[in-house]
Amino acid sequence: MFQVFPTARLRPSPFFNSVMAEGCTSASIYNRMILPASFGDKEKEYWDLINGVVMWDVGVERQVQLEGPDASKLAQILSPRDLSKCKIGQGKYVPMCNHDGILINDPIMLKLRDDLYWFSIADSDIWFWARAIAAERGLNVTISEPDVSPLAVQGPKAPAVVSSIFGDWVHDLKYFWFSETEINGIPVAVQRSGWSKQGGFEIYLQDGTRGDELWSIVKEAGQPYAIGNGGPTSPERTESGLVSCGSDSDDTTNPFEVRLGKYIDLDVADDVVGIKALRLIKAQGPKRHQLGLALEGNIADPLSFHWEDILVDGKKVGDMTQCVWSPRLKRNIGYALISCSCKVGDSVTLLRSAGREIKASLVDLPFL
Ligand code: THG
Repeated sequence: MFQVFPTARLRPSPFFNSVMAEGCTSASIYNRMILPASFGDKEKEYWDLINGVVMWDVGVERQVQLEGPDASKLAQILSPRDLSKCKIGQGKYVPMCNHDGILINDPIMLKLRDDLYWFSIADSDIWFWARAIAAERGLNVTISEPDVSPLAVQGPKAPAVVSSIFGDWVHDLKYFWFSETEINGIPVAVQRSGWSKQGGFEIYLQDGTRGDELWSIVKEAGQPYAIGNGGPTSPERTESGLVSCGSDSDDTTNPFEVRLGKYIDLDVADDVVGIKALRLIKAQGPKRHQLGLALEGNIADPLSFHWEDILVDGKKVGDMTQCVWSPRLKRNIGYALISCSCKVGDSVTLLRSAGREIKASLVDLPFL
């Protein structure tokens, strides 16, 4: 049996023991933590998400906390989305860019107080980044990692499970809004969020010593709904058109290229990191865009490693950044990061592993 030795460099989530006891069979690494991927039956895990309810250890969605008199100021400086109307108790999806307007992370930001924010980050080191920016700007703010670990409950039956634990008020939570509460004395925040389009919540555990307890509470409340195990599901997120920053993007990708332009407010103040570059990129017009790929062939043929070339007339026009078998569409689907000269409806050639050429057509996102 393969064993993982959690160390300072590979932190176990508070749910790690529960996850192992449930029979986790595969995982990946994200934010220097273990992200459970499967418990042995990916097909079941997918259909549980689509038709029922699943629980996922997403402790890898680590929090970068900004606290202090300049917390609001720094939050806005870090994000080219206008946060001026964000209320306490509200969350927002906020792409983060570097000074060149390149996408470096796409956190969900939670505003807990006027002087307290969490950035629930994707896979890159934002603590360093936030501290460097705060120091350079002379801001009065403390950046730390709080003891916070999200547990996702996703799927059409998630509201029934989560309301049976916390009460009917969870039905009234608006998208990305959250509320701090407790269950059996375990402090949590409950948010209407999660990395799927099947609906659901994330329960942010605020005491890492009580992960197994919270896991059991959710598992038990989920029994009447046959709650399943799993992890963020590639086929569902691809069908749904969700972006995976760092997978669908690289260190040349700006947010407009991966359909995140709607979260960029070009008239935020000039001191927002990257805003000048983003205005320029916008003014010059996009060079690449993200489209869907519908591949020929009827056997599962996932992306073998990282990106694969997309060709037209033998010339490279873009990259296939994601490819999975879609159980609902019953074909391989993917994402193209491709020249704007290529449009929906065009057919392209994919250069796949072992030199195989596969035909695909460009389609609108999301697929479903
Ligand atoms: N939950 C929490 N933290 C996270 C993630 C999460 N941190 C890392 C990663 N996921 C961040 N990335 C995303 C990407 C997309 C969405 C959420 C987090 C998302 N997008 C919707 C969409 O694109 O349709 C809606 C965005 C909107 O309209 O505001 O949900 O999952 N805690």
